[in-house]
Amino acid sequence: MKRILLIIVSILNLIIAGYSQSDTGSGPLPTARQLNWQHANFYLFVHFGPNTFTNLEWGKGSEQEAVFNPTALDCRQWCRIAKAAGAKGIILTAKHHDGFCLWPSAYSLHTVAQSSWRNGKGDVLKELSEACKEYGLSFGVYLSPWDRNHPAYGTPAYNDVFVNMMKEVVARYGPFFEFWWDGANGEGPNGKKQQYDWHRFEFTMRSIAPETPVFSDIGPDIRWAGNENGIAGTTNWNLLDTAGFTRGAGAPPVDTLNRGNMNGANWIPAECDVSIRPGWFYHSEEDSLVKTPKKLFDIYLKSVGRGANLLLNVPPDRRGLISACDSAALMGFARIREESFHTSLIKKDKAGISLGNKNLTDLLTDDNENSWVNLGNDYANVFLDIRFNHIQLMNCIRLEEPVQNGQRVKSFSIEILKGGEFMYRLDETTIGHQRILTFPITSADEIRIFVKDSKSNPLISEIDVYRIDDVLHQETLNAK
Ligand code: FUL
Repeated sequence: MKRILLIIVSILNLIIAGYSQSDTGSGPLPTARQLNWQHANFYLFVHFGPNTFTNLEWGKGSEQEAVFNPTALDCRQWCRIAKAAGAKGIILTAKHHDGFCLWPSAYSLHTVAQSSWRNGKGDVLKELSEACKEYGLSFGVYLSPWDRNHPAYGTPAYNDVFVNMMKEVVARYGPFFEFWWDGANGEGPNGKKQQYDWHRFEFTMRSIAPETPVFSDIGPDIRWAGNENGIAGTTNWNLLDTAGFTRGAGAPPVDTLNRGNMNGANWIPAECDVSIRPGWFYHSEEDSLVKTPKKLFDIYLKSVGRGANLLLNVPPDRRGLISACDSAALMGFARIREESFHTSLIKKDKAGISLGNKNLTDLLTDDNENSWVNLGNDYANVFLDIRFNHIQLMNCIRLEEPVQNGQRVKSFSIEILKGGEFMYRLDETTIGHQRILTFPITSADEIRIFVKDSKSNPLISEIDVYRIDDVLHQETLNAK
């Protein structure tokens, strides 16, 4: 009896969720590892090391260990700020190109243990991993294979060193929510470049940390968005063809990384990395050049709002603290997001969303990516209709595709109406994990969403409508 009831409920669910036509599927799907990561949306990058003290961006590797000497390092301060900014985690440059290890590695003599900081007893990775746990943040590391200090760099023995370092940090400070491989490959102290054994590096990560998604220009799990401005393509496929490409100089063209490949063979979503300052490391002369909250919001709309994740770099100063100007910008950024996305006008107005004569309001506004509407294979002849009870002033729409079923929508349009009269129209391409669109403030009581082309039955899991500060929308338009 219980089973029969369950079957009836499932059938009802299918009917409510739109059409029950067979679903043709749509190629590569994300792994659980990638889906978890995608939910993080926005997190901080922390560039910290000898460069912070020498005022360089790329250390030479010959710096004395003694230069690394933060006077008041406090990873809990980083975490408090990250948490208040709404970031979900922190990725630390455990080792940048200069080779200096922020943990006392057994595989290098150029580490915190050789510095005078805390008499060589300090360990930034330990401190940050503990602070992240305390504040409920995820922790990740950036490990540069390029090493301008290590004596073995440029010889096969260095691949062992890099593998051992990966094993060491995973065992001591993991689990990580992301592992970041920089593709840079320059000369080491002996003037030689390294032949990186990527195959072995990848195999190592999969064996020691199968749950950890790995970033590099071309994945395997997360790809670079092709620029360091934090901006994903307006068309952004989570798919990428990697055959024939390598990391670093042999990566696909930046445009391809920015947009992905519509029919790509692998699910490798984009991450947008950008610094809150001109440089990746802290330089006091850049204090006046910290990005404004509005600029950060604009970047958010062009990264997270285009289905990518945002990795925002906030580098600590020589004290080992995030400076007041960076922190103030982050708080302003958090406030704008909170004010903009606090309440969807659909909920506020108790508006209804329908497809033909089916009421889908609950399914599309429950903030649950596991309940979605299937627009069926006749999608080109139907539309999702949002009807408001009262005329609303609006300038922002957010849509979600339940990407656990693949990314499908190739093009869609949105029409905004008042009293049946056409007011404004948007024509766009991909949706993906989420798409946030802004437009000039419009007074309206109806929105129609048409999917024009899709790889297979289009699925939509969430729709929100907002009125954000109009000045913010204008800035977004101006800064295309
Ligand atoms: C690049 C590096 O060369 C920069 O210094 C920075 O770490 C950036 C995030 O990645 O490849």
